[in-house]
Amino acid sequence: MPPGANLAFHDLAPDDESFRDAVLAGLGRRPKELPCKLFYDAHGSALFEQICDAPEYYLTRTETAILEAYADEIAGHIGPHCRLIELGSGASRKVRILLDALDRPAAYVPVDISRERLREVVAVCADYTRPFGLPPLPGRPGKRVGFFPGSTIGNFEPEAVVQFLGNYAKLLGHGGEMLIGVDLKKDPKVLNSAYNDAAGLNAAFNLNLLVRINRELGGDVDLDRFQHHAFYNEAEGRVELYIKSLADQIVGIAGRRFRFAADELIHTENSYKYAIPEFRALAARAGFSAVETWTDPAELFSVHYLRQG
Ligand code: AVI
Repeated sequence: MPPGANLAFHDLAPDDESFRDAVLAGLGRRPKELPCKLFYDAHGSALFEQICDAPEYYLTRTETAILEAYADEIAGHIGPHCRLIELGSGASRKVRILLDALDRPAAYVPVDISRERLREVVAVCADYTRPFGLPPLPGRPGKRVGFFPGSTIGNFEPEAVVQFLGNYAKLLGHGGEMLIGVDLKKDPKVLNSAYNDAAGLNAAFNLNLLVRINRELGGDVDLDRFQHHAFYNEAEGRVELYIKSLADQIVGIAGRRFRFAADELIHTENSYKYAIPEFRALAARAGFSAVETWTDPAELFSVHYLRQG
């Protein structure tokens, strides 16, 4: 941070459902499922960073290229003295592109992890998928602008997108605007290889859930008897991730026994892909209208700038 700049930290994190409760509940359902938020222990987060660099996983580098190409235009929409509020930060390279282009941003508010540079950094620890309030923000009162890159929005069900954007609108307040990265619909071959990379990073990321279960819940899962399974479901417009049982087997987890039939699937994630008008329609239901949408030349990925009203 520059001299004279400040860092403040606010912990608004709720007591979370434990990993154990989430796993036992999810494996008790029919069909079995495990929520994708469980992917992100330290090892899962490191694997996700590696996925972002995989040649088949075009999302991260394409979004970064769009932000680089249009940074000045985006900064023009945002204007001076903004307070930039990033939900689920962690992609420091992307926000840095934006911060470098912005005209005297007043505050950077990463919700979930601390960050450097700027007049003021107000780090907030919160579960941003639920409503929460921001602490008073310092600096000259410029626009509040939300930044939600990475197509993380694609991991929400469409109804949850509307809910989330509605909460975000309240958080930003009247006149608040947002910049959001959204993966586009495209040739299923491109999507299938993005989620089934040759180096096996997506597989390791998905199956890390079983590694966590063995380590944290005293599980006896034989990793050789499960497999990563991911494909683009064109009718639903989403990539679906599953862990597939390769045998009829009984597994012990946290003192309980779970039966898996051969070929039985545990659903672990959906990653929705939206054509530009589809995403705009969802945003409109949360009270946002599109100011501008940028894409890369191959139209793999989109970055939407939205305003309320
Ligand atoms: C975090 N999120 C946007 C990733 C995605 O592409 O949906 C998570 C992921 N799942 C498998 N690979 C990456």
